[in-house]
Amino acid sequence: MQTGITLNGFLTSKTNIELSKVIISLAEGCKQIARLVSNAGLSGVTGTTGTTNVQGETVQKLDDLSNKILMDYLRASETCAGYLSEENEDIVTLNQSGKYTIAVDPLDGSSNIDVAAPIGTIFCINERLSSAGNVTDADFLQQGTAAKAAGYFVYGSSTILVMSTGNGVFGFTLNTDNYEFYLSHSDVTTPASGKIYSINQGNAAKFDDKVAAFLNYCTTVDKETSRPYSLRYIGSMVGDLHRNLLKGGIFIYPANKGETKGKLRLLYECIPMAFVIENAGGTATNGKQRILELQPVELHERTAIFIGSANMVAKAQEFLNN
Ligand code: P6P
Repeated sequence: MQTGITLNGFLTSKTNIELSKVIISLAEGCKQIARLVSNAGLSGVTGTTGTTNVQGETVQKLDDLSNKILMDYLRASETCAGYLSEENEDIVTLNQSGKYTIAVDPLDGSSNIDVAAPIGTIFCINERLSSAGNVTDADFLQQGTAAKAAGYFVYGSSTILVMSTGNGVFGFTLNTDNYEFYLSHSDVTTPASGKIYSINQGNAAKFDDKVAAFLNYCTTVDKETSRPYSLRYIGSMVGDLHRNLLKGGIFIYPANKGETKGKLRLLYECIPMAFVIENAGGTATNGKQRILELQPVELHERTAIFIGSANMVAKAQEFLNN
């Protein structure tokens, strides 16, 4: 079994000790989530809690468990001051003397748990703006350009941490023999063009004409530009974006007649994914502005997103600007 550079070894050379402690604590929590996900069908953690979260979405048992696990592990880091989660209405102070805050989607795509499709944990880490004591909303409402680290854990055929601290994108695969993360993808770059587009085509009746025109472009036969593209969409942002990061492609969740601001959350889904994609040479916009330059106003605000291969996002932008 391949070993090599461990996550801890990599972080020691790439980040400061306080940030390393946050990322390592997060990774330890995600190892527990990986264990629960891989045995979900046997350990009675599939299905729902019977409650809905602040988003009004049905909470899966593993959503709730994952959220609690991450808060416990990040509290133990001592350097993570505060926690924002899709599963909590308000921010939580973990360590009053901590230096960093973290925004997480503890288990993105969790409706896929029962069907064993890829799901994931998405995170974005910022330096707190307040000096000490309880964290404030302002500590989290920062533009993505200020992020100190961001990425995701994908729980799929293997468990992989993909992250950036602002200088390139690196992937670490979980060795299930010793439960250590090892560097497996060094300096990941996403292809400038691809042949995949990812969108919930079922919402077509709700898209505006400009989005519809781009989708028509994607499905028009044109051998020179490798069209028609292939539609690949599994309803799990982490699964769809991890595939597109490596193979090239564009992922779109537009604003539409049903979701006028889009569906995906800015702070703990779109900003971290945009941070990774941009550090891999791709681009991410809300159809008008760079995702990383949007100024967050509310903790759980949503945004439209067009993200992936630079040439494909640029082509989509041409249709949106028409
Ligand atoms: P829809 C999962 O609920 C999620 O937040 C993302 O992981 C995924 O990309 C999207 O929503 C799927 O939404 O409306 O297509 O089912």
